[in-house]
Amino acid sequence: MNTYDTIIRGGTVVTATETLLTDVGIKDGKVAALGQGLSGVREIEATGKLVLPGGVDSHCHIEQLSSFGIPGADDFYSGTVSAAFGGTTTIIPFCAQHRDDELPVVLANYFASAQAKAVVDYSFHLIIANPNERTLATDLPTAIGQGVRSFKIFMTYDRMLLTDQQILDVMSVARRDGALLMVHAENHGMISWLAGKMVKQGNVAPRYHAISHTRSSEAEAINRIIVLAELVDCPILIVHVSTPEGIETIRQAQARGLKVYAETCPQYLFLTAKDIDRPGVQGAAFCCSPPPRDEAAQEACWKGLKDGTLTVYSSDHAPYRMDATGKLPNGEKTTFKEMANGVPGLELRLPLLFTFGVKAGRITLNEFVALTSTRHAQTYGLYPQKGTIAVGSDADIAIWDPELHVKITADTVHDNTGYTPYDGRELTGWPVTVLSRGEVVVDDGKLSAERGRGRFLPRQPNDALAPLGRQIPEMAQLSAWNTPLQP
Ligand code: DUC
Ligand code: ZN
Ligand code: ZN
Repeated sequence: MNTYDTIIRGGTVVTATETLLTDVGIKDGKVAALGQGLSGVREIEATGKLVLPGGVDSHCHIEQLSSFGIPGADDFYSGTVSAAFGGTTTIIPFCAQHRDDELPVVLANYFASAQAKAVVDYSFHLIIANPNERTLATDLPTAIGQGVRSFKIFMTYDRMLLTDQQILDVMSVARRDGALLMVHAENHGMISWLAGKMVKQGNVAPRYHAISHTRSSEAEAINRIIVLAELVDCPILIVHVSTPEGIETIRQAQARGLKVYAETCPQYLFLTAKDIDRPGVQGAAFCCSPPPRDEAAQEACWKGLKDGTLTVYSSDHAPYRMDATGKLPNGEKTTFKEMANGVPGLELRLPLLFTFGVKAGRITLNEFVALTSTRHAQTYGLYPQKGTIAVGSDADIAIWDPELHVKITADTVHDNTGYTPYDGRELTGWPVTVLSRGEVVVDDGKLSAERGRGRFLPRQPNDALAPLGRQIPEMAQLSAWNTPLQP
C-alpha cells in the first residue's frame, strides 16, 4: 500500500543536530515519517546524496527601491526562482518604507506582488524610515499582528537613517509587541565626512566606497546600538557584519548575556576590497554596504560563524544591474556615492558555503544546516514549520549531490542581475532536486514551479524575541521609586 505521496529513498538526512541514513515520507506537503521501508506514490532516489532542509534566507531585497529610488533587478518571480535553484525554499525580504510612504500601503503592495509571483514561501520584515506617532502607535502594532515580526532600521544613509531617539522609540515598540529589531550599523557622520572629502578631491572611483565605510564606522555603530538596546532591554539582530572589531564587540555583549544576534553574508567570506579596485567603474559590481574587507576580516567572519557569535548566514541579495537601470545611473561617470549598494547572492549563498565551508573542512554539515536554515527559522519565528526535517515540518527539502562540480558564470544563475560577483568560481556540491511543501520545484536544472504558488508565512512570537527582563541601574532605580517608564 502506498502510504505516502512521496518517498525520498536512500539519502543521508542532515539536520542542525543529526545525520541519519533514512528515507523520508511526505504527505500533504509535510514530512510525515522518517524511517526505512516506507512506500509512496512517487519515489525520489537519493542514494549517495544529502537530504537537507531547504535554505531559509532571512535577508534579501526583492522588488525593492534603493534609498535613491533605484529599483532592484529582481521581482518576486525571478528572485524566488533563483532562490529555489540554489536550494533556498523560504525567503524573508523587506517591505521597505521610504520617508513619505504610509506603512499599510507599503505592506499591501509587497504582499500583492509576492502573492502573484513567488514560487517558494516567504515572510516579510519591514524597513522603517519614518517612525512618526502613527507608525509607532498604530502601523507597527498592526503589522506585527499580521505576522510581520521584524523591522530593519538604518544608522546611516541620508534618506533612511534614524536618530538615536527614534531608534529607542522603535525598540520600545519591538520589545512591547514582540518583534525583532534588525540594524544596519554604520556611523553615518564618519562615512559622509570621508566620502564628501574624497569626492571633493575628485576621488570618485568605486574603490573609494570601501575607504569611506571604515571598519571603525561599523564598530562604533555596533557598540552604540548594543548600548541603546540594553537601555530598553530589547533583543536586536545586527545584519551584514563585516569586521573583526564589530564581531568582537558582539561577542563581548553576548558574553554579558545580552540578546544580540548577528549575521554575515557571502560577500564578507568570499570577496575583499581588492575586488572593488578595478579599472573604470567595473568595481561597482562588488560594491555593497558595508564593503568587503580583507583576508583577516574574512577569517574573523568564519570564526564568528563557527563559534556562534554570528547567528545566521544570509545573502543580503540586493540585485542591481551594471547599467543605467542599476549601479551606473551616470554611466562611466557614476561616482561611488551614486552607485546602488548591493550584490546578488540568493542562489549562490548555499553552494558557496558548501564548497568553501563544508568541503574545505571549516564547518560541519550540521553547522551548514544551522547557519543556512535552522537558525533563521528559529530566530525569526518559523521553526519548526521551516528550518528542519522532522515529522510535522513542511517538506521543504534540498537534495544535494555532494560531488557535483559546477563552474559559476553569469549564465548559470537565474536572477536578473546580469552578472555574479562569483564569476569563474569552481564549486563542488549542488542542490540537484528541491522540494517546497512536498512539490518538486527544481529538478536536474529544470524549474517545475508555478508563479504564485509560494505562500506568505505569518510569524509567531518566539524565545529569540523575549526581553531579558534585565534593567540598567537607572531603569532599576525608576522601578524602585515606583515610577517606571511607560512602554
Ligand atoms: N544594506 C543592506 O542590507 N542591503 C543593501 C544595502 C544596504 O545598505
Ligand atoms: Zn543594510
Ligand atoms: Zn540588505
